[in-house]
This record gives sequence, C-alpha cells and structure tokens, in this order.
Amino acid sequence: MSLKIWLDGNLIDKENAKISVYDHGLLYGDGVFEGIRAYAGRIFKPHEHLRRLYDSAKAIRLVIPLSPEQFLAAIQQTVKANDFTDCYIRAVVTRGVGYLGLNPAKCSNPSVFIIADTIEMYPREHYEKGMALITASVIRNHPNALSPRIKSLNYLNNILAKIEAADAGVPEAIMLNHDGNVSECTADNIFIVRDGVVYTPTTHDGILEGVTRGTILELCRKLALPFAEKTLQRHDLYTADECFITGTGAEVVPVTKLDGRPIARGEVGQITRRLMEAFHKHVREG
Ligand code: PXG
Repeated sequence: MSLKIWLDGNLIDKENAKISVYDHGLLYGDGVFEGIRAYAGRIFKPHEHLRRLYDSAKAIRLVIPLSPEQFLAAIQQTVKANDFTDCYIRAVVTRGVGYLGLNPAKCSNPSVFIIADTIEMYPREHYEKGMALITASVIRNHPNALSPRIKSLNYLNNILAKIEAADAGVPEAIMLNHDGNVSECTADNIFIVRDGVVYTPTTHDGILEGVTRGTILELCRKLALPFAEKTLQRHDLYTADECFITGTGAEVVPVTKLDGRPIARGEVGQITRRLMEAFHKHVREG
C-alpha cells in the first residue's frame, strides 16, 4: 500500500504528492517545517512543535492557512491514514507558487504538506557506545541574518557542516556561533555534564530551541539533577565529563569523542545513561 501524504487538505498517494517547480519553498527555501514523532499512537509534544512552527512562520512573515487546531487534526489524520503508532512526521509550509522573483507577495497561497514515515537517524551502535563529532569550520548563521530559532526550509548552513562531518568520517558536527561559542549540531542540540551538573547552550547562543532539549531539561528537574543553560566554549566540551546530543530524529545520543579527543575516558557517561532511560520511558508513558 502506498504511503498517504496530506497535501493542501487532501490525503493522496506518495507517488502523486507533488509540488510546483514555481513554489518558492523550492526556488528560495522560503518556508518553514517541523519534525515531530509519534510514540505508541500519541503525537509527542504536539503543542510545543506547533508553537515553534507558527513562531517560525511569523518570523518569516508567512501566514499558515490553518489554525493550530486544524493543523494538529491534519497531523493526526495523516498518522492514522498510514496505520502508524510510532513514526516520524514532517510538517512543511511553503510560501506557495509564485513567479521567478523573490517577492513573496506575488505568491498565491502557502502550501501545506504532512508526511508520516519511519526514520532512523543513526545506527544502533552509536546509542550503545557513543558517537564521535567534529567541530565544523562553518559557523552557525548569525541571528541577525537568519535566526537559528527559525526552523526554515533553508538548511544550507547546517548541510555544509554535515558535509564536513562526513568528510571527517563522523556522523555529526558541532557548530560554533559568530562569537566562537558552542551553538548546536546540524540537527541536534548539545549537552555536557561537568561535576554532576548538566549544561546546554542558551537560546542566545544561536540555537534552535529543541523540543527534545526542553524535555531533557524537564527530566533533569524531575530527577533532581542540577542543570543550567549556559554559554559554552569548545574548551568546556573538551574538558567535559560527559556529552550527549538531542533531537526529534536522533532522540538522545551519547557523544564520546570530539575532534579526535576522547571525552573524559571515551565512555558513555552515567548521567547520560540515566537521561536516555528516563527519556525513553517518558515518551511512551508520559
Ligand atoms: N537544532 C537543529 C538545527 C535542528 O534542526 C534540533 C536542534 C533539535 O530540535 P528538536 O525539537 O527536534 O528536539 C533540530 C531538529 C532531519 C531532522 O530530518 C531534523 C530535525 C529533527 C528531526 C529530523 O534531519 N531537527
């Protein structure tokens, strides 16, 4: 059976789910998106994801032609139509069909599509033994150019860093911001543990405010683990006791090596393990 895609109000077969070559989402990366998961038949943190989607749209002055309630209903309909209980959901809003010029005012209607499918970001092994990262030479977008808080369809900044990771033979890269501080990875937020305290960069350090990041901070509170949002330098990563990354696709992945240097003894940390376990329990049981 063919996958059903929600496209502008209709559920249609994947083979027929097509967008115009005149859509500004394609011509200019003019649009926004979300990556969401469903666990055990329930959409995980739908309101947080939708809030970020509508905030991203607002930031690029795009009006989503659905209310958040209608959007959520469309997501649920898409998951149901494909008989998924556990899946990855991609919700995309493009500026719509326009002319061969930048002006978004000339685009008729924004286009909305929703894909529900499976995703496996990294091999199992990385979750058990830890992953190696590099620091990319390309820096994260300056917030006054294109804010990293916007989940836009223009991911070239991250893609260039991802290529550097692949060139170095590792699955992910850390990106520094314009001040040289740590921001995030190409599709994941970063955390370290030092002397029993969990740290992650602040929203002012040029990051996307990850829903998974928020969940980890919530779990730290619940588990009475001390934590802080703090500006971090690469030095803080090199001298950390533990490190891990978080994202909807990746979930929680331990990091054991950075730029060829082992983090602490190069083993998955105890607090990282506790948070990974708590995360998996939380997404299924709430
Ligand atoms: N930073 C960036 C730049 C991201 O794109 C995150 C952090 C983590 O945010 P969440 O809310 O997911 O915890 C993301 C998330 C993909 C893919 O297809 C990308 C993301 C999520 C899922 C899949 O590569 N980006």
